[in-house]
Amino acid sequence: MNRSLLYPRATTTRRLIGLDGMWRFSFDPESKGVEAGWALDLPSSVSMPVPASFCDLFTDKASREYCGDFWYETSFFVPAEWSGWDIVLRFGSVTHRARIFVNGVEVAQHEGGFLPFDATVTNIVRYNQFNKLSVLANNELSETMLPAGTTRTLADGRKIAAPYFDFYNYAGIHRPVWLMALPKERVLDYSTRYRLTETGAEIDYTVSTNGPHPVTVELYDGTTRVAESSGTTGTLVVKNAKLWNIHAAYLYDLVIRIHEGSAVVDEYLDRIGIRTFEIRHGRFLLNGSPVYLRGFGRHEDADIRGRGLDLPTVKRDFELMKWIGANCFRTSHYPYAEEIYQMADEEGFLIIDEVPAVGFLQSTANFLAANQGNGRQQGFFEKETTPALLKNHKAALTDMIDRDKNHPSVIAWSLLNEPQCTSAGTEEYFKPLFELARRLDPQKRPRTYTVLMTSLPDTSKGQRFADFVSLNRYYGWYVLGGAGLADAEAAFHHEMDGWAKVLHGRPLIFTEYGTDNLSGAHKLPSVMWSAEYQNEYLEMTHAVFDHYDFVQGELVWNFADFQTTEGILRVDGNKKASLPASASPRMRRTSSGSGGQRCRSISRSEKMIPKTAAPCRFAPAGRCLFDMLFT
Ligand code: CKX
Repeated sequence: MNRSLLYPRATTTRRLIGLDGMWRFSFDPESKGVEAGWALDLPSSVSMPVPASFCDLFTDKASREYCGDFWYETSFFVPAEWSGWDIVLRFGSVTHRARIFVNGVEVAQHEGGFLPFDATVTNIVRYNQFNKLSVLANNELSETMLPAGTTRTLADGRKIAAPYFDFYNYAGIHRPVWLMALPKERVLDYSTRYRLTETGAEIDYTVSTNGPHPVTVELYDGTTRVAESSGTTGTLVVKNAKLWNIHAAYLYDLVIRIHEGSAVVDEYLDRIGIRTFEIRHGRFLLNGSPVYLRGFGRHEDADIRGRGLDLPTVKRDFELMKWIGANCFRTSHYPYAEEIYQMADEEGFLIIDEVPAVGFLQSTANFLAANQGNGRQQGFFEKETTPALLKNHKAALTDMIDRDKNHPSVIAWSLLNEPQCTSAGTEEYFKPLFELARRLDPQKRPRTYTVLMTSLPDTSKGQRFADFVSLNRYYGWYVLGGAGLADAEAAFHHEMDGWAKVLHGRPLIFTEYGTDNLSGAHKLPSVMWSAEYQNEYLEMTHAVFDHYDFVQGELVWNFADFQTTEGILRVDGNKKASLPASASPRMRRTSSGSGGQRCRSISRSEKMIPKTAAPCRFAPAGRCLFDMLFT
């Protein structure tokens, strides 16, 4: 079996052709395309860019909200000189499920909208000719998939996605598509694990191939070879190793080769960073030194392209995160494009990598009111659908760890977001997932899941599995908001005192906190949705964090405003990054009074709406836009 999630790379033995560009596209609401031969010829198609979500490109609502089957089509040329190689198509992601056809022949099926898959098409392609590539995709939601939701049918027969999660159900070919020519005998995977020594570092590696020939592994610092070894497992000894660190990333080039006599059968190149990450005595240790996590929960979400990879947006986001002094983000609520992890590797950011296990709640406003709070008895993990969900969950977790395990930026795995985790089935559901993550990860990174605000220290049955506890908390927004902020603070302390009793030396971080904000709204005294209220909320929340030594990180929700399903709780999306450009007096006082600790980022929504910004307390002094403008 030649399964491999290695990132596509051109080397002396591998060839790549990118297939991104303008494809053809057609909706298939009656799911008749396969029988009608659409895999050979797509009727009534329109042009459609890849990668991108299709949704926001249309101007009519039916197209934007379309739910069901849809087709993409393009053609690709296979050079004659590729004959004798394995020809493989590689999709970074198709949301949520895909069937792939080449010249009308089905070559692959895949479920799961946020991870890569490939299709070997060696025996199907025509050399020195154009070949037709068709993708039948589907964006329906169900309770057995990740992320979870349901699909309703409107009176006129149209299907509509009903997510159990608070982000828009963007769909399409979201990440790059590659045509690859690979040697028949090749590297399928590799992994590394690091030990720091008195003289440098040791890298234990494992390489898997699909053939019998010997393997060598070399490590280069620029053009200088600094370590080498042979065999499919071994150790690279690096003297005076330069360690990968926050905002000071140092990457080495890893070169893996398969040899047959004097010939190189395959060569795979990657960039790795030498670093250790562990939890000890209630602290996160990066290369042995404590690190407090500061940053954001995020989304892959931008105007027009939706969830499609857009490198300028990726670049801009990293610049904003650096500017504000962040060191960490969570890939809420799904694994992001591989190019984002590469950027984090290069820029020295820490990532909590999250599998798309979100929406695992039994309520109608699922992301808000878990059945813990609404009196319903049945949990999400005691349903007929649970075994199928767990199977899909394990598959997605396996692929995420396989794909991301070699990134120095990835420091932890988040196995679920805000699951219903107070009912009896929780432990049976959680245990195999946490065990799987530990088994699959060669670096044994810490595992966590984010705890919904209705799951408390004494009722949350999942927390004992986590290596560190991650709380999503909104005291003063969803709970006791407005004039009750003092009560919110007291309730927050009460809960934190409860966590203190069950942590047993584990660190706790906040993976979400924040308020929505109406851009331009100011009020003295504050009201909810105003900039002033957001500042008061943040001051109160940060004071609670600072009271507890076991709090070791804060990731504010959210890095940027993002699109959600429309509804009475959302004004054209979730606006927790928004703060009007004219900051409040309180923010000004806080900024200068605390050495520039409060600051704000410019929301990416600025492209469509006036510039907005999120207050943040970790910008280095002197880098606060507010200070520059108003003091
Ligand atoms: N947490 C009540 C999950 C995120 C949402 C966030 C919010 C919730 C809060 C849970 O996906 O966007 O409502 O802002």
